Amino acid sequence: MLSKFDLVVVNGLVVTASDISSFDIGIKDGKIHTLAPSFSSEDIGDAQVIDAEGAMVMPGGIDAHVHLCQDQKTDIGGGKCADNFETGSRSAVCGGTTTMVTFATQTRVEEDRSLLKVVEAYDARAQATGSYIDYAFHIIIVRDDKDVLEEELPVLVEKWGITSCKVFMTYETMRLQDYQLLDVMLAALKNSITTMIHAENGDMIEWLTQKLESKGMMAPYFHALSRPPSVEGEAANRAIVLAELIENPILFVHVGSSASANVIRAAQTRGLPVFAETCPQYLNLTWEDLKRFHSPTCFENSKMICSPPPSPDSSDQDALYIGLHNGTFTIFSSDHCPFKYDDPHGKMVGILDHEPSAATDGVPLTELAHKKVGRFSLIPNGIPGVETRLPLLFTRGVSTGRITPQKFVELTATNPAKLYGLYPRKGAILPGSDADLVIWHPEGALTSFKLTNEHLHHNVDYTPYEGMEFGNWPRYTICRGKVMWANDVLLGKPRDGQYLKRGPNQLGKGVAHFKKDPRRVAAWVHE
Ligand code: DUC
Ligand code: ZN
Ligand code: ZN
Repeated sequence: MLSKFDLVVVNGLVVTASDISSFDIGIKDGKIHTLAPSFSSEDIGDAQVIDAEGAMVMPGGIDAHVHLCQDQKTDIGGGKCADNFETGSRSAVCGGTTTMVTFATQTRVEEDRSLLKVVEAYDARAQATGSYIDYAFHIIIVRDDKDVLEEELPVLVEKWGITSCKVFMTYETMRLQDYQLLDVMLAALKNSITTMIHAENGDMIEWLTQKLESKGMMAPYFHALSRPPSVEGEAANRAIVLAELIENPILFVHVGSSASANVIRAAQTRGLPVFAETCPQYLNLTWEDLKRFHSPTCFENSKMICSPPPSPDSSDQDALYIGLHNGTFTIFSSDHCPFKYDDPHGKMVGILDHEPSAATDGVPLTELAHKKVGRFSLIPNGIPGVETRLPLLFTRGVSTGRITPQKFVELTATNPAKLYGLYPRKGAILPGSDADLVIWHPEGALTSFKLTNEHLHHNVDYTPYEGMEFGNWPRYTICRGKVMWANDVLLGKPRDGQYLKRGPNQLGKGVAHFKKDPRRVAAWVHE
């Protein structure tokens, strides 16, 4: 019998950011068509059927912080991004993510002055391989050329639907000074662009790095010591003060410490449009993990280097969990920033650039690295995690009762969609929304297992979560009505994903702009 649906998901416990209830879902032409307590056999007819067997059915994950095709050029060295759009999105979909937002990056070289050209070149890289899942771009801005900001930001919004920019307060080759941050924030506000901030105090990091290196403290672990929580807390506080002048929305990316979470919460309490993101590495790794491999000084610990570093200890992790629970954190993203370990353009840069003579022909790199310490300041910053983001938070957050399933959906799908102008097309299970779903295993049906890198689908030769116990994993991932991942089998294709133009931030402008004081900077500076 002909069905009015292409696909139905039956016997599911449908979880949204607000509710949990038993519904069957009918999907037609890639969209959610009908939610009903129970479909009859006539409703189902010849449609494809997925029986959720009582498991949770959620909006597909939106990972709003993913680095793909983005080589890293830091102050001294750099690294080659291990994932392109094909491999990164493949990994994402196998972990329940159906939409990702990646970064087109301006640099200080003259040919990257034009943001439009940067985006066009980045788009070509995405198109070269295609993506399994839908994707959009943020733009990273590392200079404050007035003409570019004035002329090109409106085009980025209109033509490309890019409504968020990222700025850095650290890295000599990328950071903006305070007056430049103000320039970008004001230009962003005028174009309804949300400013994402990498908040670390670059001067403190440089000073601490020099001090550590002068004492021979160069092993990967010392990367964390070069970035104690006050580095992040100070920068977050300063960025809030700058943003408060202008009253523009800001989002702190990859918040890793309670020092930063506390100043963010205080600003939110004052009604400012301040949003925040944290990531799996800050809930699941600590500074101790930077000593995990072999010996405290072993170079292999470079596998754990990211910026900001993992949380100092479990008390910071507890504080971050509270921040997830109480709304300090708006979104939970992976900050998937993949570098291979056993690769001359990956983490090994921290050995090879430090001791160029070590690069002897024919000697395998891991052998070169054996018993070496390397130099943390040269190691590419970043770890992979696009595939493990949802399963980690589900296992350690939802299954333990630390966060509710609704909060999980809010943080991983609904809020990213609202913050980055994709709602309700994405991040919702509503008639008319894209049929992007993640379906978990029924409670207790999956025997918990220890993760190994072989489980994963990225192009990286390690995972920081090797050996961790997982109690659940996405059983099905559906993108715009197509079953992409089912029972550990990848069914999608690298050209299934589409580019998404986004609208403005839908999470509001805060309440500060209702203040009437004419002496406020925002009362005259926006003209
Ligand atoms: N910032 C990121 O967002 N990712 C990795 C490294 C960095 O500095
Ligand atoms: Zn960053
Ligand atoms: Zn990042």
